Amino acid sequence: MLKLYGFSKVNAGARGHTRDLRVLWALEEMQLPFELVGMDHPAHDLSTEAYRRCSPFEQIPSIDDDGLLLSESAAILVYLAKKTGRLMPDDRAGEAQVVRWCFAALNSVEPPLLSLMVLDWTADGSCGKHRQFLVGWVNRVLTNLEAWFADRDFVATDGFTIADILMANVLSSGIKDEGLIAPYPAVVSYRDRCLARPAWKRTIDAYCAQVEAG
Ligand SMILES: N[C@@H](CCC(=O)N[C@@H](CS)C(=O)NCC(=O)O)C(=O)O
Repeated sequence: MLKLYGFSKVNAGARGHTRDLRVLWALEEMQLPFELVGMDHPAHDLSTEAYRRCSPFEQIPSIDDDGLLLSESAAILVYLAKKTGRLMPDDRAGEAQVVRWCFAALNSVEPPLLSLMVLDWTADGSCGKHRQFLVGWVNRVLTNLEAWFADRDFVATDGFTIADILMANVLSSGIKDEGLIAPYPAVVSYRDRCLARPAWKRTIDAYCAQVEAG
């Protein structure tokens, strides 16, 4: 049986936004049975030699699929899509678009959002110029996405794919201030369309029931 290493306990600020949710959502969409191995972050469950074999950077999520060990949320989603034949087209051109947008979500969209979030966690009020630069970077990316979503419902293909799980997760967990995304109505309605899926609702409800803040 596929094992997913996810959080059982994580700090209150991160709870509800952790990257195991990407895999949990994909598994729910795919209706794939799995065993959840709950990891307690404050108790240092991730910092063991055994866990480092699954996840070299001591992070969640990772999977063990009958001995195949894999970390990195996007790599796990691509693996699961290929294994099940779900949430990714099986033709080479369709697959290329999905992989492209998985990379775009984590490599082009997440970095400015994450950088701004980290600055806002840690800033002491003396980083005005730095923050202005990051807000500009965020707006550039969201402007480009707004144009991309002008005439499409999903990011990579006509249907919902694993790229939408990553993009919608980045656009929700990566944005604490809704004012940042509000000027981009096509991006907002894309994100909300993805988050309205019944599989996401089941995923976040189960997560909230299982994962402790600590
Ligand atoms: N690139 C990784 C990032 C994973 C990641 O940042 N995981 C966080 C939780 S959302 C984590 O495990 N943090 C614990 C730590 O670094 O100590 C992925 O996409 O899976």
